Amino acid sequence: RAAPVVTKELPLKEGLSTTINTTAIKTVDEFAGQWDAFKFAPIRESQVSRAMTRRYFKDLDTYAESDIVVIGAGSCGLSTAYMLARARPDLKIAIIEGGVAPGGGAWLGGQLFSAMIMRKPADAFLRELGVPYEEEGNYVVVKHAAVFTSTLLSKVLSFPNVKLFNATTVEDLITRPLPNGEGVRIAGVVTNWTLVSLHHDDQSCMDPNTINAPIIVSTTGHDGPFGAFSVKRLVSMQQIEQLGGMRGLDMNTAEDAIVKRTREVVPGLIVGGMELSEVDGANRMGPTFGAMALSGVKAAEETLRVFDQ
Ligand code: AHZ
Repeated sequence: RAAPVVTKELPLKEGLSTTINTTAIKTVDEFAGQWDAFKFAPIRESQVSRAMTRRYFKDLDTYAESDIVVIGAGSCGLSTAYMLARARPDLKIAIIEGGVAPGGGAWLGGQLFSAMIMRKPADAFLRELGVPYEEEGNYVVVKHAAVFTSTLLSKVLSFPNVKLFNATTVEDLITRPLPNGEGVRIAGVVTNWTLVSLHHDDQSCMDPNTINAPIIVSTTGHDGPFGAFSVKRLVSMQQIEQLGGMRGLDMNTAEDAIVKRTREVVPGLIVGGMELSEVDGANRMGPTFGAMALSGVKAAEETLRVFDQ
């Protein structure tokens, strides 16, 4: 006989009480010496499924119309999202990150070393976050890049008006013709699960999803398998003629240039961080992160200026 179809949550098995000893535990110190009596509060597997999926699908619904989409959750994207969410709790901010682990290249310093260097005056951003650092004169040192990235990430995710969709790739940009007929404005993003995006060459037609937003901030890093996504797409859409291409390493030139050039590149699309180095040909700075933080601060300011116009 076919198994009966379960249409509603089954009650917990009789005899499983929710008032077990360990639910009275309030602090981890109270576990000491009580392991023989230890027991988790009971659960049914479907409760776990529903607790996750209900929230995720509600978020997809809520953020299908976002106020701002940040593409890329590296050091620049996270700094941008932090400043935006702090300034405007009334705005819905979606972050789309292709990787499972947000943070981009900011989990380690140069050549996989631990320390993160920030040149002054970017130490102001560390004080804003409460990230400890050592003073070294013109620059400061965070003992491990992960302290910066994990602190920034946890603060960004704590804002109620921010949703991070990780393991999700921006595959394309939504466009609208400008009223004068010359060019387009960017009006949203086209997304897919990253694992799906990686298989367009060997599976046919796996259509994407969309998010509408009046302003997109692209911070997808310098060119590479995933990098410089939006500006490369602007070239193939003939919205900018060509890319200048990232130039060789010069810390002094590069960091100032990236912050100064952080701007709206085409209507509705602000570009920040190392993706900008590809637009008009800026030097790279290598393992120093002040420009990423301050490009994020400026990208947030530019975004709100355009948003409020
Ligand atoms: O996974 C990417 C990374 O986390 C993500 N990303 C890229 N393309 C994407 C797409 N959809 C969704 N199409 C995408 N996510 O974007 C993030 C970029 O982070 P990053 O750390 O590479 O860029 P950044 O500009 O924030 O920081 C650059 C750090 C560098 S590189 C460098 C040098 O080589 O000189 N110096 C510094 C400080």
